[in-house]
Amino acid sequence: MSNHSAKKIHNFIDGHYVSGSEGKSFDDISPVDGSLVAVVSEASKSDVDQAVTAAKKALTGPWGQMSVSERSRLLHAVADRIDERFEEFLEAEMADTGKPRALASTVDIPRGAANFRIFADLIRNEPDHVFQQETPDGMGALNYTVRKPKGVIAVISPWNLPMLLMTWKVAPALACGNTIVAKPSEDTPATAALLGDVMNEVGIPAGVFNVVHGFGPNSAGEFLTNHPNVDAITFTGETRTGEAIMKAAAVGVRDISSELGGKNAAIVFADCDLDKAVSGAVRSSFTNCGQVCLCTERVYVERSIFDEFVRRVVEETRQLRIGTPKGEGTDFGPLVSSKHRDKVLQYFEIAHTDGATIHTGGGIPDMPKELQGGAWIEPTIWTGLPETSRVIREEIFGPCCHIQPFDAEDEAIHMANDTPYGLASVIWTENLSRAHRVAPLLETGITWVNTWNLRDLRTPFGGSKASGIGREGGAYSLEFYTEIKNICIKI
Ligand code: NAD
Ligand code: 6OD
Repeated sequence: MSNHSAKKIHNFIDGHYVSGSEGKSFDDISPVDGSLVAVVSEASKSDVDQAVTAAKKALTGPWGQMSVSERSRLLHAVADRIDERFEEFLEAEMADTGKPRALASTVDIPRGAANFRIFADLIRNEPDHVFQQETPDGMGALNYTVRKPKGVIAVISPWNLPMLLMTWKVAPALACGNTIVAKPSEDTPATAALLGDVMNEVGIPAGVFNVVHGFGPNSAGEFLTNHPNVDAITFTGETRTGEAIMKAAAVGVRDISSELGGKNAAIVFADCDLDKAVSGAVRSSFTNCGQVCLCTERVYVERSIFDEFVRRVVEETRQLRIGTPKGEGTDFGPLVSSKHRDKVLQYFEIAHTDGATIHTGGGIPDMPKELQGGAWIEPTIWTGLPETSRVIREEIFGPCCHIQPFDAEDEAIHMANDTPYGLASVIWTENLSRAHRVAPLLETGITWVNTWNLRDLRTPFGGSKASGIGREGGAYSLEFYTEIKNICIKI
């Protein structure tokens, strides 16, 4: 396909699709075969300024006067429209990410709609607080809280779950009455762009939701986070990017919520249900080609079941069917880009140099000629690395895990916690007392027991240590996206 006839993805500013004012664009490349998916208009500094200005203006227009129930109704309409245009969102997400249809159609796109529904309902039921105060004159005072939108929110999201993670922030921010400028990942711009059209269709006022496309440094990401009229920033992505964005947020003392990287561990005790632990470990390491921030790249297994566990996990991993998003029975797609694959392959190399035993995978699979331009990689399992290896210390964000034996509970807890990150952890055990004892000791925002990635959207979600600041989800999101004001009335 020549650039001339390629699909175009434009910025969405003040209710209109617009190309970049400096005429710059970049290519959206298929991770399946390296072909051109679309040409994307890159937002200039002036385009980002226009988007922020439109968002600021929209705060005081009809959106600002709207009742909570009307806002809630509109967000339900967004969810319904995503359902009606499900196939378009699905096609866009598969084209950008290469993820299997079975995954995108059951997780990514339905969660996009669900994110709008849950916050549309929550905002209608969020209570304010009242404090009766005693005063020296005996008459007392009444204090009560009111929630106000924070203002213009910058939503910066990554490429691994583009629709899910963008709407996870856009939905509560809108529910609280804010306006938005979203900057999706340069690798996966399509679903964010499509969402603009949905906003127009259901009658969200112009300027309330804006999308700018581009990169991070010296591009749309940085222009947005540095913009003085952005009131708060919500970010999901790498820890190093989170640090840069925190610096930008410090100017003007803007609030920030950040969901960052992880190096998640699973601990498998000998008293687990082995069938469930084996399948759970395969799922938690290889879902979305290992590109979920919650995936486990370190698995610690009690020594008495170590050999059997490794044998069975390897067996099950070899059953994964590598293929195109629409391929028959595909459950394992390519990585998001060749650039990301290069990074992951460097870690494969380090594992080799550091003396890992490779039980399965370790390289690039044989693919048909027409797919060889894609970012294909093999699901990979190692044992035998020292805990000091960079493969154990650093986030790889690919389809790989290292399995390490342990002898005692406290040793496993120590190894699981011995990381700068603190996003998620998993325990496999049938011993209830052990589960209750170990789970609180793991230094992560969430610990799953005998499951992985089971989500209740009302619960607090976020990381500790280098995995992030703040919690989103349910009422915790409403907390971030509102400014709580106290009104004190002397009686
Ligand atoms: P990334 O940090 O490279 O990019 C994320 C977004 O930030 C992109 O839109 C990018 O363009 C933008 N960006 C980059 N530099 C910027 C800057 N200086 N200023 C403003 N914006 C900038 O992350 P990624 O590679 O897209 O995603 C993978 C990473 O995200 C992994 O580390 C993964 O663990 C993490 N992640 C975390 C969570 C979580 O909930 N904790 C969820 C998903 C992904
Ligand atoms: O499920 C969620 O709400 C969530 N934020 C998931 C993050 C996954 C990271 O890749």
